[in-house]
Amino acid sequence: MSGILIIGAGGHAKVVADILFLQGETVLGYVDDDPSSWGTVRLGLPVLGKIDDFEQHSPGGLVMGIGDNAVRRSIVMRLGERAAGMWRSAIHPRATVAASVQLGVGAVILAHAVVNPDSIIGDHVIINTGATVDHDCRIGSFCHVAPGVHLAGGTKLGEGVFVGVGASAIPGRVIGHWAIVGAGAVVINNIPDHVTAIGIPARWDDPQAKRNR
Ligand code: JB3
Repeated sequence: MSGILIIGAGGHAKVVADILFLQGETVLGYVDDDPSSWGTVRLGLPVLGKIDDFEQHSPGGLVMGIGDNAVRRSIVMRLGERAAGMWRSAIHPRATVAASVQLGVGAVILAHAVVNPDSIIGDHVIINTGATVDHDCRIGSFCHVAPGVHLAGGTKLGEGVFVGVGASAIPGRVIGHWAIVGAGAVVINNIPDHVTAIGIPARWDDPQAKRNR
């Protein structure tokens, strides 16, 4: 039987399943590496077994249903060629994605999210509930833009950036690879790679300065 298999079986996987139902897709169930989940049921769908055995279920497509950016990346890398060409997007019917937006493979865009014209969204990005990504933004692969985030026009996120719930960025700011922006932070300066920036305005510890202390 052909249908979509969801990778992961936690809270985010259920949200993905709900979108796929609304899209009228056939969903086979979930695969997850936690053995305690195998044989259990979420939203009426079974957890079928471990991720690396996904081919046993003959899926027609795969959607990534794990929220952690580094875990999503490691699984995509691990499955590599076996999963190439099988990744599907899950876009909620009440999300708004402008026609000129370039979407990478495996994008997950939740209810009431908005992605405005000429933005470019990388692979396996999550734009969560009610987040807005304004015109001309660049969102790197494996980013998660959490619920209620607002990224003004021309914001650039590197790979693997996590922007926490309710944070915002003024126009044109650059947030470096694998940086974390804390919940509710307001980004008014560019943020380097790999730092955690919190507060209003968002500030971070400079690792170089720490080393020099
Ligand atoms: O903030 C919102 C609205 N949603 C969050 C979402 C984006 O991310 C949600 O609240 C959670 O913070 C998170 O959802 P997720 O990923 O479903 O988290 P949880 O319910 O804790 O489930 C974690 C899933 O990741 C389970 O399926 C785990 O087995 C799997 N997992 C965790 N670490 C892992 C690893 N799988 C593998 N293969 N390797 C790991 O290291």
